[in-house]
Amino acid sequence: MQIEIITTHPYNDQNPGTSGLRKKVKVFQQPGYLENFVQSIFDSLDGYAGKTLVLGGDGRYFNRQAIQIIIKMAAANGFGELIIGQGGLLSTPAASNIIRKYNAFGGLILSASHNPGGPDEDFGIKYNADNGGPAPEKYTTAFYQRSQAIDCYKIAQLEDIDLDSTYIRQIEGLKIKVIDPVSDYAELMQSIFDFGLLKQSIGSGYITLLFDAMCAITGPYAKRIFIDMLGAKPDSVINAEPLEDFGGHHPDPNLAHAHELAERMFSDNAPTFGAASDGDGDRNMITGCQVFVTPSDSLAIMAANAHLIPAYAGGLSGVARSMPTSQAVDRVASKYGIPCYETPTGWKFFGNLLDAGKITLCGEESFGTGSNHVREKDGLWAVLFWLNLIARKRQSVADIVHEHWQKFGRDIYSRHDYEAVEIEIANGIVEHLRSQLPGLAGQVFGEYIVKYADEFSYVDPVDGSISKNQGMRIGFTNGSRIIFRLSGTGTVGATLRIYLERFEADASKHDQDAQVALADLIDLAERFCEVKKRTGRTEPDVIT
Ligand code: VG1
Ligand code: CO
Repeated sequence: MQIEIITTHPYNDQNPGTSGLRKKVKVFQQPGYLENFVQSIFDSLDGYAGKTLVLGGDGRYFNRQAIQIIIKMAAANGFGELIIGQGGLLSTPAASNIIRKYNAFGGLILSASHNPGGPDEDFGIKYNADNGGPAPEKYTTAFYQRSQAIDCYKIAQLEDIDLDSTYIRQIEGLKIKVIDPVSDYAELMQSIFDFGLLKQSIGSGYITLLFDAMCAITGPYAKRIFIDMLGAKPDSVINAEPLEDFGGHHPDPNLAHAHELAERMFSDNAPTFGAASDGDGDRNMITGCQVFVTPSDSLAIMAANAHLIPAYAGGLSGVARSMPTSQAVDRVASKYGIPCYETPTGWKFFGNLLDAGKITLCGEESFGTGSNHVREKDGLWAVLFWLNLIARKRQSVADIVHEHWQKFGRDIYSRHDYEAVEIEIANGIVEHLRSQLPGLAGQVFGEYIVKYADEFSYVDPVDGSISKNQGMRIGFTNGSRIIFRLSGTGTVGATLRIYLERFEADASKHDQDAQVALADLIDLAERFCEVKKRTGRTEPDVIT
């Protein structure tokens, strides 16, 4: 195998964000851009000679080209084996599972997740370690630092590898395994949930299902699991063909972007259960006939009912949520006497807690839930969890949610996103907010009295690492919160996220519209951050 050493120069913008490096495809197509970042990752890792690297992506534009480049670089850098999803495809949770199952050294996942795809849209790459989870900050910092000094990368002179059939092939010291991307994952799901019961509930028509794969990675997974294995009707999976541009849509599972599903679920003859996932298959949106479940509520409901699922029948060791996720799951944890951890935004912060056995379930308000079965959030797992719950409880989604609120109260919740804000304006907003924090405690705004106002800082309970500046939070004496953060996954300008939360114990008020119930907090948020005033906008781009 002939190895070339190519001279390169550093790019100054290769700092991974919340979940890997995400940029416009055009940025990734610059000479040496992808290669630099991949070489920076390899240079920062130790001891991979002869070991296994897992490789796959969500199938977006540039996925195939990137995979061919990475195969040649992994070969040149001395990996001993590559496990690649057929077609270059692997959902993020499936990749996590394969890393764990086959004891790989790590994996490279190619995805910009919920961001749109296509020649003028987004691409992304991230490294997952041998636990199957996204590289923690100490790694991503090292990757970035290396990328600032890099002067060459190594690449093998190989022909492009066939990605379209499954096979095992040896090229000198390198074994290449192209595998079916779905089988291992489907098997894992079968070991967690009661497939017999699910088959019966779907077969009898008790559960009618609609799943929107949003022309992204989950199509093949959903077809195999829901249709082939569980007997759902062929038309119960829509937008099932992964497309390089996701059909021109945002593969982001929320009511705004999964509009086809939303329309059907709120129509007169809606199915009993509807769900969607995102570009790389790690997110989930849960809906029932005429009802939408917020991700924060979904996490709490899962935690409260986990004992009904075979894999969690023995109970949960603990739970965790990202800081901006509502406190609904905290109430469940305190009732059942299990620990509840609050982490910064991004799945990489759950890894240590899961590895140490401190938690079994975790989730984020951004449509992400998962458990210790892999080290990523997992969209189809969440869907199967809900289906299993419905089948076991013999209750509708709406009844499950209402019963939960009656028992625990409702944490009324919403997130407002202002996207593609000019960087200077966004920085101005952050500075303005920061300057107010020290003086806010004790101040009274109508019925809201500020209890604390600070910037969230996290000390990892397992390795003691500290992550600062993880969002500004204003907490009130009645438990309400307003949180402000800048997104770390966007590729255009800055995205300001405002998270709003208020607890409602009174069951007669549980059916309120969240935007109405949160109106006072929405006004207060504007008073603090002035996003409308400073941008001239009148409303958020996305409300979830
Ligand atoms: C967003 C979400 C965060 C999630 C991340 C990756 O990050 O808020 O909760 O972990 O996306 O999800 P940010 O920094 O834009 O708020 V995925 O499905 O895009 O990999
Ligand atoms: Co995703």
